[in-house]
Amino acid sequence: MKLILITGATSGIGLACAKKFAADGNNLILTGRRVDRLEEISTLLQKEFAVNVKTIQMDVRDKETVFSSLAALSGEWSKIDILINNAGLAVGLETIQDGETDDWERMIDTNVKGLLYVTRAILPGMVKRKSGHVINIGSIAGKEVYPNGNVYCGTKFAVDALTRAIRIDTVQAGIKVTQIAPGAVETEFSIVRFKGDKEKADNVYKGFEPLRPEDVANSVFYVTTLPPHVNINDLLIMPTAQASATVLYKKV
Ligand code: NDP
Ligand code: 8X3
Repeated sequence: MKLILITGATSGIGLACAKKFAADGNNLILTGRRVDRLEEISTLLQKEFAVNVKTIQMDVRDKETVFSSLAALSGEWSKIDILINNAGLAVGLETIQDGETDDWERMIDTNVKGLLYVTRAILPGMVKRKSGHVINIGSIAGKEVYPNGNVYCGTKFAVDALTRAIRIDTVQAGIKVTQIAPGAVETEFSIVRFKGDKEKADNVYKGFEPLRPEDVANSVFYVTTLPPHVNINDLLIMPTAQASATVLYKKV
């Protein structure tokens, strides 16, 4: 039985990871901003899988709250075996010249600075114990730049670079570090990107079979099942109908 901390566990990939690890009998620390969802998910998982779940309402952009909430974890709750840095978002899909600077700041603060704050808070314990696994949810957007993806792509390229940097900095402590980089996954991602425009969001996934959050959670789970001497550094997972960031075979 392990202890897994998941950021952004209220929806999509993070929620699917919570279910997958709970079904395997692991204890969880689930974080996100929407406290009602955190409570509902926690109750459900504890009841269904008889695991212990702690929830932390936390905006990963809020440095003080991230450090104080995670420093307050004590006893067995402080010994995190696996950190899944999943909280993230795209906001807007415009050219740089038309982009909203507020959107850029939300993406950079969440996807890059938020991931750094959480990692900085958790990693020293792992290094001290010489044990742990950091899993960052990157993206195909961190491998290829696509039209209007600019700042979101920039943040995911940063996740790609930071994953490699964390791997180098912690190799002597025997820490595992993995990036899971998915292509299109149907979650609340596009609703957030298009600021609540559900029709636009639904169109993204029309005409092909996107990944489901569970597909990504299965990959995340897989990389944690390997022997101590094996680390997956980077795993790019795509819908079969998607060959690259921009090559998507749609039937309609
Ligand atoms: P969802 O919108 O379904 O889930 C995003 C999660 O992130 C929610 O639980 C949300 O929780 C949390 N979150 C967002 N902002 C913050 C914040 N400031 N503080 C804390 N939590 C936050 O999208 P996905 O599941 O698709 O996204 C998860 C990750 O996967 C992201 O990093 C995304 O970039 C990445 N990704 C997604 C792909 C896709 O096609 N869907 C493909 C490749 C990568 P709450 O709102 O409660 O805070
Ligand atoms: C999410 C996938 O292609 O919309 O990271 O950037 S994409």
